[in-house]
Amino acid sequence: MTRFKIALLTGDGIGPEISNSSVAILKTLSEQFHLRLDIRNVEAGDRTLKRLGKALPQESIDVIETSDVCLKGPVGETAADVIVKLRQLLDLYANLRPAKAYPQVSNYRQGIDLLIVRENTEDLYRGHEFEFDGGAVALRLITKNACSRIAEYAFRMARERGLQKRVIAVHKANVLRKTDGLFSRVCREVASRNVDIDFNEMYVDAAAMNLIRNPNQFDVLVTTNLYGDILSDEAAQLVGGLGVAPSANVGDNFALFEPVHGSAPDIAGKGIANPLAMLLCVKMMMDWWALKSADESARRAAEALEDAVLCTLARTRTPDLGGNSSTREVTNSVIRQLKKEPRS
Ligand code: GGG
Repeated sequence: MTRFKIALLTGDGIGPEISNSSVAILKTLSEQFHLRLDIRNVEAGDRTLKRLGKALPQESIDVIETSDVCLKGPVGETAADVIVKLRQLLDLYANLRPAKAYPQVSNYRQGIDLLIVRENTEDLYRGHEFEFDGGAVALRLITKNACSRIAEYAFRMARERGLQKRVIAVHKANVLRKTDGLFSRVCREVASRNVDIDFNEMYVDAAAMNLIRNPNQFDVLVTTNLYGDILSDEAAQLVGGLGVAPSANVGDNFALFEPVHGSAPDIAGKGIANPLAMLLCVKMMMDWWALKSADESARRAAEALEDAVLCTLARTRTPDLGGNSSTREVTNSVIRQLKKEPRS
């Protein structure tokens, strides 16, 4: 069995607490499924900036680049210097943000199972911002190549998910004629090569409304960087909130997994942060590794972890989900579920 090298970036605020929870779960998974996991700690974020003068030191980049995957907690005000930079540096061009309704979550909207495929390397998040006397300007970069590969990715996802087999391209091409116009044209071209998948387009304002009005019409949404960031928070709220929203940043050979939520400094250190979004990232990471290395144990570990999270949600919840359990209690419940049945 191959060794799976995981760079663990714990981050700021609640990051260390939910990362501890993830490490405990990874240890349990490695025992239960005989996985060979090698966890390497790396530092980045606000605290690192304060300590070393750099939010993302070169030593951290080196460890990440020599690992198979990165599992990342949230960072605070240095997101642009850490996650946005890592996405560009490692060419993690597809940001996958699923929103799935689990009946075990009390405030969910029934039946939702959608995936936002967000272009992850361009748009306003490229960070080309300039100040001038009396104002500021930001450049929005959209290229044909990036539109094409993210659209192809979205169609592949719609096919692999095998649900509604529908892709909706979300943009605002009626106003942003050059940038979103290009995105729309390229998505249409890609759609013409993927005729087994239903294709439609929707303006981003309409998409924001329709997510509330009729979320079940959505299967895969493909969109540009900024719209994807905003719509994915909205979609997460429909299925219980950011506490259960995982994400993957995927390139051709590397992936980084992180909860969608931020560092939540208001509850940091109180022991009540919801670890489940990060644990669902561990599940996505195991699925990705299983596919990449044809490792059946990793696939079964991913499946068992999702089951354990669902069992836990039914009875043990942190305050963001209306419960009164602590991070540790939720983590211990997931561990108990994982250990319930002996596995080979
Ligand atoms: N809205 C949740 C949140 O704060 N997420 C962290 C964040 O801003 N990440 C930057 C990104 O995903 O582009």
